Amino acid sequence: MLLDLAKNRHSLTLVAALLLLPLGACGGGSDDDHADHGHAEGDMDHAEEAADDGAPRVYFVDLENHATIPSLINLQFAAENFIIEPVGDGAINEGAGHYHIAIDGECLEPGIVIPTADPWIHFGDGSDSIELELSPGEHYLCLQIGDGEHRTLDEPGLSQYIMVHVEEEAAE
Ligand SMILES: [Cu+2]
Repeated sequence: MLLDLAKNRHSLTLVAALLLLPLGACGGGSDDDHADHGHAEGDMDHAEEAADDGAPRVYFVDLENHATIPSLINLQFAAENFIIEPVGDGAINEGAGHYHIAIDGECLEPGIVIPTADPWIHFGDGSDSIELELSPGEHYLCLQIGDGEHRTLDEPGLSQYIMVHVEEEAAE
């Protein structure tokens, strides 16, 4: 598990470094490009203590894959080993981001900017729940993290894809 964590962090660091490149170009000067050595990550992340396995993870609260749910539902999301933050002015903070859901859409590959269009809903204010009304039948829900630029991250735990069965409304 510790090895996995190290690998994940390494790729996160690389992704962050790549994403920052265009921004850095505005300043004219370039910082030392030591990031690809990989040994710098230890001193940068010292504040983060690894509890249990330490892998970042997001999930729907109290909602299992293939669950049967009512038409009106309050979906809640939770995160472990990951910081949920509101979108700032496009700043990308490593280990932080905000929730998105796709209703009847699939989760996206890493490195893709999540569209601000159907089937996606952004929770750019840092919130972690939504009241939904779903039609009866099967629906597919993707919960996925995007960073400060709404870009998906290269961490398998930072998305969850489930199917739910929505009950017929009981007629009054
Ligand atoms: Cu977003």
